[in-house]
Amino acid sequence: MTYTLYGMAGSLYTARARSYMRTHSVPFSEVKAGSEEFVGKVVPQIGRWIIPVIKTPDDAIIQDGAEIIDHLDGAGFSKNPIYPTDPKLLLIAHLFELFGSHGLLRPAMHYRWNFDEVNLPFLRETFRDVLPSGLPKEAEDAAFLHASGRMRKAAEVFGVNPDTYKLVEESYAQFLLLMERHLQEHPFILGGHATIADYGLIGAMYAHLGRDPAPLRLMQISAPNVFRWVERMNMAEVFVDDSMDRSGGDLFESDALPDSLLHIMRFISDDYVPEITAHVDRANSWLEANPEVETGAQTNNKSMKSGLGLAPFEWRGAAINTVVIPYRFYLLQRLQDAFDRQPQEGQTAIRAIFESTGLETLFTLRTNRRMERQDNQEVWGDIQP
Ligand SMILES: N[C@@H](CCC(=O)N[C@@H](CS)C(=O)NCC(=O)O)C(=O)O
Repeated sequence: MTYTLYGMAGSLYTARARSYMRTHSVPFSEVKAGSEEFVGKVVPQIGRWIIPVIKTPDDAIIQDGAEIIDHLDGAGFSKNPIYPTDPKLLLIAHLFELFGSHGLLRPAMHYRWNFDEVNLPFLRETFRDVLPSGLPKEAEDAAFLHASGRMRKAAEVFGVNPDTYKLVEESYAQFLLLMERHLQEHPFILGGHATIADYGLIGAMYAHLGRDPAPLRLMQISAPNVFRWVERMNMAEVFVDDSMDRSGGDLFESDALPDSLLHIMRFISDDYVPEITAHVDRANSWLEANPEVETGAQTNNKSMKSGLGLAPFEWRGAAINTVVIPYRFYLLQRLQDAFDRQPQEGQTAIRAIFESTGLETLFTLRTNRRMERQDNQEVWGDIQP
């Protein structure tokens, strides 16, 4: 009954799946993505090189962190409910899933690729996970240069450039401070156990910001409780600390949410809503210009090039352009679908919390066509009502 996780120690999205697998004691082996097994057998089945991927004990292949977690949750591995049953908490969990997987790309890329003096020897080693085994030294160096060159370009299309370095650092310092204040009192984002909120955030917070030497040091020095949470998110043991609120495992009461959580939500509104708004606008202009796109057509989702181009927006007073990634719309839709499923009065109560933190636009901000996943790829769906 063992699973295989194909990934990379330094990969943001692998960290999300791995964290679930570790914290819920899923038996698995991790096989590096540079392996012949992955490149030769798995990639052809998915149709693109992308991680994470799991192979189940009955040889099914699943790509995508959210789908991997849902599959394992459905198989009964979750020790606690990772989707809160309280509708308000559920919607907040989806918010963190969306922001966590795409709202922290600027600090994740900046602190990885703009601190070569401290990070480079470590990155060179860690990137061996995506290289074939047994390469001669020279070929390995060339392959690292190629792979890291692509990632440095990705940092740029996520909005990291010399004009924004300072803003990225300020924004991340603010985020770390808010997370530190929250995690000083509560073990996880929504209280006593991890939910999809935590799994969304852990990708960037572990793989880059809690593992690469420069940002790891920053986290340990300026936000020790965030570092402790990163550790908790990678361990199978039950965490007990009776000095913390709800360390027995219960989630918050949704009518008494701690201010520290609402402050992080307000941060997400300021930092991320302008970006996702610009991306939805850009996708809708693209859809208007490309009306012939058929339902089921693949979006060519890539980290750096999606075919939807760059979206311009103002971020912290700077004009930036970032690449539009279709997968974000899929996560945004998960939040909206969860909202749409609630009865009217439930929606009113949820809306009140999102309005008080400047996030209500997320319920109406929709691409004109749905974003679906089929055969491990993002594809355009039907026109949204
Ligand atoms: N939706 C995906 C996103 C996966 C993703 O973008 N993974 C990155 C690595 S962290 C990747 O494989 N990118 C492909 C590339 O760089 O070509 C998930 O969460 O599984």
